[in-house]
Amino acid sequence: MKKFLSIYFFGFAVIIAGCNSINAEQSKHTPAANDTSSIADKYSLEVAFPNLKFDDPVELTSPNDNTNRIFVIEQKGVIRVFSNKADEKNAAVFLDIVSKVESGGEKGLLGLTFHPDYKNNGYFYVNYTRGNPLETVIARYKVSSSNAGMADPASEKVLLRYAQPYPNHNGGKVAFGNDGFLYIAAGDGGAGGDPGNRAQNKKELLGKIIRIDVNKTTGSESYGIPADNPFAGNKDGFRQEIYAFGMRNPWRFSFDRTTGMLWAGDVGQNKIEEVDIIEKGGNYGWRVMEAKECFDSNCNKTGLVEPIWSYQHGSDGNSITGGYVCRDKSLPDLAGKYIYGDFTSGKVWALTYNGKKAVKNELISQVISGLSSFGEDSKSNLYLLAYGNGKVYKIVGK
Ligand SMILES: [Ca+2]
Repeated sequence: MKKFLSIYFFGFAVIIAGCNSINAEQSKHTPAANDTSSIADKYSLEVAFPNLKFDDPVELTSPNDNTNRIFVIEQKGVIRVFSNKADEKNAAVFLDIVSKVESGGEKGLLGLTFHPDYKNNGYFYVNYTRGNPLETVIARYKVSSSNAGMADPASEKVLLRYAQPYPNHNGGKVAFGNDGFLYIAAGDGGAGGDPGNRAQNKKELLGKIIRIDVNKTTGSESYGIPADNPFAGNKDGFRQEIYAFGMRNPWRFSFDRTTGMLWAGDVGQNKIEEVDIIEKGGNYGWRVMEAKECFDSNCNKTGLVEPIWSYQHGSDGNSITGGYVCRDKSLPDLAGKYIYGDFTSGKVWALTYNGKKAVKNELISQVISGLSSFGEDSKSNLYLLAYGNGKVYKIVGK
């Protein structure tokens, strides 16, 4: 999400341009626009729940508890729940933490995920920004013991907090991997050009994919460090929670339900948006590079992981919204393709990856008003959230 960066994005853009070492040699790595073909004649977007409308929706997900319910989060700090029926008329409030959340721009309640054993323990996890001083909070809540349709607002247990030096680039996604660990997206702290070089600083959590074990505690911490985290037990002062680093603002990551692979969209600075396959210990380059191009004047690309796909700012947009590898049974021709889009252009694409590289990028459709996120229900049906009109969409074959 970059649409609302206002003063920070535009204010720093001029400064950044001066230390940018982009040249013609590097631009050859960026896929050309004509690498994209269109399959828009085969698909359209349809409002999935015509009677429901949300206030700035930024996430849609479901627990694996056989209740076939969908949860949508509204950025101001509300989680809503409804039965997964097309004609559903009511999305009730499951949790309201508006009073705790500092929202607006890229701040707010940004992430929600359910414990893999939610059915038995009732735990779910949120990622939100809190003010005075501005920080990100990762917290656990529990469902009400008497009402499956409501959370217990007094059940909050804060697991992790980290300061946010600027209002933008807060990442926000939380999700469990097949390994049972909780993954968290942390942006670089904001402003523009990562002025504190935080994404490359392994002593900080900003600009990272974080991985923690919520089923354990370590010393005074309310979570454990997975033994095979890349910096577990290090003596260099590196944060042991880090799974991967060099991220700018991972706006939505997801796990492929079939392969377990971790896919992320990382929002670019002034030129390029990128898709990454996140592997343990990987350095995804920011701010040394923006996608595959040098960004920092001190540009040593040794050891940096390049995106598997990127696109230039322009008619395709300027702020990626990472999606999902499609496992939606109603869309067999898209199976295994990475469905992602752009917040500002609203374009939605299907990216084909052959295990080594992206081999095809196809335009599926275009959302009309701010593609804030993708989501999946418990049966892996795929949805899109339109930030502007508050509607939930799905892709349908024509
Ligand atoms: Ca990168």
